[in-house]
Amino acid sequence: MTENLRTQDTDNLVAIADQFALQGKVTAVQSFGSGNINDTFLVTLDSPGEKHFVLQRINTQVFHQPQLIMQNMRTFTEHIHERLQRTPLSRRWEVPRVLLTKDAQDHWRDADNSFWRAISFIEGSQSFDTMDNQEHAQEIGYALGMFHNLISDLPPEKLADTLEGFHITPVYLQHYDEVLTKTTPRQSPEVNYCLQFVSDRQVWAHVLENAKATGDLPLRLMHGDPKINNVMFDTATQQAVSVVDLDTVKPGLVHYDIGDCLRSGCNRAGEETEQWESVHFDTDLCQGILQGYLSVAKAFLTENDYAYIYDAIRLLAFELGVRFFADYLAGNVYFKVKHPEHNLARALVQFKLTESIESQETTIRNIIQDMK
Ligand code: GN1
Ligand code: MG
Repeated sequence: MTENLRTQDTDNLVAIADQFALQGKVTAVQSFGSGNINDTFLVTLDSPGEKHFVLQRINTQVFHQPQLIMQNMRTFTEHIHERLQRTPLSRRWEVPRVLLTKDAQDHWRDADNSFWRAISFIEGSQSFDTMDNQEHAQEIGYALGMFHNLISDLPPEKLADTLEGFHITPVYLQHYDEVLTKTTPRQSPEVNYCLQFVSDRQVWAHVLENAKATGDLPLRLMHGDPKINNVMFDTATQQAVSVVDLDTVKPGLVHYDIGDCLRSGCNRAGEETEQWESVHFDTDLCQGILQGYLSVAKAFLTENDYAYIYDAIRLLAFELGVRFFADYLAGNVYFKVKHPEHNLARALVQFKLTESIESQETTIRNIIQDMK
């Protein structure tokens, strides 16, 4: 955590940004976005060409082999760029580019051995932490579908596994059990609620991994973290134009993405709300996202894929709750926190969301069924 929270002074950041500034002079570096793992900055350039880029310090306590992230990113962004050149889309769509250093490297190590990399900024775009209308929801779904579509013809084995166990719910549960054997949580109604909540869902939580093992669901490339604020919207047209945060693009299940996108998008209060008791899964937004997603993804989804969408929605909310709760119990070592109870509050939000999903199972299954 100390590494996460360490602040960089501005001069230092300008010097680091300058390693990637092939044209122009760095005029500003500011904190950017709300990521829970890496440190992200927006760099402004005094240049006749591109005016901004995104500078990031990869958290190497989470990503042990950051060079593999860069290798993956170069492989799939090149693939997508080539594909878009061959068959251009009829609407604006962009993919961030990996920017190289003055020595043509895809990253830079500073004196502390921190791992820095730069990617292009999608100009004239913005993202949102929550959404509240159907059009927005459809655009989010379209963006995820387009992303899946553009990587669907790249064989999964071309990309390395940059984060082992990512979205493998049984692995998170195993970790949770290990944490529990080492700690005695401070008793409170909230903690007891979480303990019981996880315990009640232990068996079912294997659902996607079982489907993968039996071959019901095929291994494909996925984004890994398609929460709604990773979808960029054109500020003028309000259409989705890009999906960013590409560190976890690797082999997995598209269901992890579908579930993650829906658990993040259909919670109008947002995942950081303190009003966890009022958290609710909005089925209208769910319908919007799925409509947008399927407008692109229908072409590559199978009957089995549809059969697991409901479980994926429920599971990804539950899984993130387990991840937050385990991190709270372990002393906040993975996710950045603003206060010691932050991860507990986040876990409660995800568990409440899971409960809301469970209570609307029939409605959600009908939405999926009607869209096939
Ligand atoms: C982390 O750092 P950020 O915010 O992009 C996490 C995701 C979670 C998300 C919850 C590598 O993503 O899996 O869904 O927090 N990323 C990793 O906000 O663990
Ligand atoms: Mg991320």
